[in-house]
This record gives sequence, C-alpha cells and structure tokens, in this order.
Amino acid sequence: MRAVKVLIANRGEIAVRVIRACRELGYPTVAVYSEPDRSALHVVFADQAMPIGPAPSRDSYLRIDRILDAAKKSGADAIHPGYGFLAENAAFARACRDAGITFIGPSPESIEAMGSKTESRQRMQAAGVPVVPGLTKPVESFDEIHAFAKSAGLPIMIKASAGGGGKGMRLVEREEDLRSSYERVTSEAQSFFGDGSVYAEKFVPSPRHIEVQILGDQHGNLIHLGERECTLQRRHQKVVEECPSPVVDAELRERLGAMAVKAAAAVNYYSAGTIECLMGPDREFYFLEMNTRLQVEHPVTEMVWGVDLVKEQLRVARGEKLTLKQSDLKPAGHAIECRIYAEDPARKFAPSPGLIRYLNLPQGPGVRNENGVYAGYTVPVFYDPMLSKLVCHAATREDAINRMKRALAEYRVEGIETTIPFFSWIMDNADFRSANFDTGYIDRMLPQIDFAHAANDASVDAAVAAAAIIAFEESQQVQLPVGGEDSPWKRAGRVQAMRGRS
Ligand code: MV4
Repeated sequence: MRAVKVLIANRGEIAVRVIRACRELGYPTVAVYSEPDRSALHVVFADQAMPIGPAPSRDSYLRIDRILDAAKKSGADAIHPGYGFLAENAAFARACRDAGITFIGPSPESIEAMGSKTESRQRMQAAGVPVVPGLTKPVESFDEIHAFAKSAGLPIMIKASAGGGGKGMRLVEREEDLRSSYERVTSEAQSFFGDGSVYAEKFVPSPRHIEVQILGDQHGNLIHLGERECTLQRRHQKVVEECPSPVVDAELRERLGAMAVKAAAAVNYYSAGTIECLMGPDREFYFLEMNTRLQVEHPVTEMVWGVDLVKEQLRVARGEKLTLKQSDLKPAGHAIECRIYAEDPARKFAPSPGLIRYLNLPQGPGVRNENGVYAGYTVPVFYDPMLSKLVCHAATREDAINRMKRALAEYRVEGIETTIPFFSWIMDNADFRSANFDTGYIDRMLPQIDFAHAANDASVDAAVAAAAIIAFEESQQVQLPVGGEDSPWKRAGRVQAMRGRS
C-alpha cells in the first residue's frame, strides 16, 4: 500500500507524539507552524514544515483555510488534529472531507452529536446510558429552571448547553440564588460560546472524574480500554491522571466499558474517543460528556493496555478493521501522568514563559517523557504552557508513585519555573497515596502547601550541581535535537534558533 503523507495540525508535545507514530508506520509527516514556532520541536521532528501565519492561534493553528492550503501544497493525504485547536471542530472535519483529505478522527456527524450537552444527553438517555438526572432540552425561560429545582430539590447545577470542561456552569444551593445564577450562566454561555441556552441537572456531591477510553473502526467495531482516573484537577485543569482508577475493580470496569461502548455506538463513533463520567462516593456513575479526540492523558492507557492509540487512529482512518479484540485486552500494572507546565506553583501558578537554559529529562525503567521542548528553546507566551508530560508505569500503584517521585527528583529545568515541585508534593501526600480525594481536593489543599519546604535536601545538592552544569553549558555551543536525516529547511531552522538564543 502507498505511504500516506500526514499533516499534523498542532504543535508541542502532541505534534511530536503523532509524528513518532507516523514514522514508525513509515508515513512522511508535514508540520505546520506559526511565526514564533519556527524553531519549535515539532518542526524539527517533521519531514517537512509549512508556515501558517502569525502567533495568535486564531490567525494560525485555528485557520482551517491555511491548514488545508498547507495540506494541498505539501501533498498531504491526511490530517491529524491532535487535541485542542481544531480537534473537535465538526466544520474542520467536514472541510477535510470536502477537500478529499482524510481527517484522522471521528466523522463530523459524531463530533456534532457530542458537541451539545443537551443533544448528547438526549441521545445517551435514548440509548440507555445513565446520565445525571436532569433536563435534556435547553430551557425556554427561568420558570422551567424553577420548576426543575422544585421537583428535583436543591442543590442543582445550571449548565450551558454548549459548555464543557467547566466553563459556563454554576452550583445553586439556595432558592434565592436561582434566578441570579440562571441569568449569570445564560450571559456567560452567550459570551463564551455564542449560544445562551442553558439546562439544569441534579448536583452530584464529592464526585470523582472517571473517563473511559474507546476505540472504533469504520466497520462498526468498538472496544474499550478501561478507565482513567482524572479526579485531581486545579480549576478544571487536570493535573495528575492514572490508569487504572484506584477505586474501580474488574467488575465495575466491565460495566463502565460496556456503557462507554454503548454510548459511542449510539453516535456511530470511530477512531479514539473518551466517555467522561461523574462517579459518586456510592460508585454510581453518570455520562457527563464525550471527548471526540485523542486526549492529553492517553499515554497512561497506552502503557497499561499495551496499545498505541495514535497508530490505531492512523489505521482506522485508512479504513482498516480493528485487529484488537476485547477478550484479548488485559490491563497490566499502573501508570501515572504528571503534566509539567511552565507555571510557578509558588506564585499561584503564574505563567513562567522564557528561555529554557538547561533541561534534563528523567530516564530509567518505566519512565516515558512526552516532551515538546529542548534546552535552548524559548517557551512562547501565546499558547498553552504545557512543556511535557511525565508518565511512569510500574507493577502496582504504590510502585508507580515511588517511581514518579524518583523521576521528578531527576527532572531539571533551568531558566523558567515549572510545576515539578507541586507534583513532588502530591506524590508525598497521604490522601493521594491512599486515593482519598475528590474533584475539589487540590483547590482546597493549595493554601496549605509550602513549596519552598516541599523541596527535599537532595534537591539542594542537585541545584548546586545543576548550576555548575549550566555554567558549563553556557560556555559551550548548545546542540539542537536532530529529528532524522538532514535537509536544507531544517538547517535553516537551526540557524534561526541559534540566532534567537544569542
Ligand atoms: C457536575 C458536578 C456535580 N454535579 N455536574 C465540571 C466540569 C464539567 N465538565 C462538569 N463538571 C462538574 N459537573 C453535576 N451534576 C461537578 C463537576 C465538577 C467537576 C467534574 C469533573 C472534574 C472536576 C470537577 C470539578 C468541579 C466540579
């Protein structure tokens, strides 16, 4: 079969991750880049790279016309959208289809069906998937919210129909707050999503966030790859993810998996996707929303289930049948992911962009880095500040936590602040170690954490050693990473990057 040329409509670590899968399958790759990303790692890694505009993502990574143009000019047959940007944009998936380019993801119809919370709730309910008790249509007036609150009882949550990921929602605990909350969510929904419609649900107290990975082909075959535990979040941003969940046993995993496959089948889903659930302390679970893309935290599932999700996406996009069988798939061991951000935990997680002067990634048994940066690279201010993901796999949860502690202690980033000390604190936290947390845990704990004291004594010695290494590095010429065979545009990129550093 002819090799497929794949354009990656993304940047950073996920673009690098997709390029690696393409290379293993023998597919040539095309990177796209905004002006400040000229010397970004994904550009260095790809076989070819196309500029798509200035720094703001709405003028580059969100420009459907420019990305399709780059695909046509470079002769790409397929586009992988990564996550974020255009990954869940049905119009983009449709524009690819219309241009005769394969979108490496689900159909535009599946994306659309899962894009609205009220429509997805309707379809899930009709398919027999448990949803949080509540309305399945946007309300026409405040009276409907009021009537729901009366019949279901407080507390309730008012949510934007077009919302997701924590934006445009509000908890209402007292009757006198109903109207102002309704008005607030309506106007937020209008300004965030250009769609002011809202609905209401019963509030699920102290929930955990559990999500189920599914994979389907274009022939109607669907499998699940178990759950991920994504409960630890800060302001609706996940910070630590695990596979499996410490509160899910084999029996519950089967039920969650069957529910997820049923949910995906109801929208004729293919490619990789995730069913997000809320789970109460009683372990009752409810469909929350479906993410119709590859997720940031997909590596923890890959390491435990032994499946390369990106390669599977590429095979499914070519029309191949899944060769994985549910009965052959068994989880093995435990994986944990920490998202390393260019943020300063000691300053309320303020952004910390700038030049990475020194970088030492942890290595050794069971350690996987999904890294998007290099020493000598300047982290731009324009995009999500995630630098890399550190993933550790071991036989048991306790071993994985200890391995993560060890890996975090090896990790060195100089020049900018990162969230590494925050993760060292979490890995030592007794509630984390005993898996005793809910979605509000981090935000409740933050005021008590002293990051200056979270650093251990060994890190002081290490800091002295790092300082000496930096002094040495600075006296040397820093080598940029090399992605593969040399080519003129890559040399040009390196020269440009060296200039940027002086
Ligand atoms: C809820 C909930 C409790 N009850 N819905 C937050 C993100 C959005 N996708 C849904 N969210 C929630 N919806 C009901 N009916 C609690 C949350 C919630 C949450 C959910 C998942 C992960 C972290 C969270 C943090 C705060 C609130």
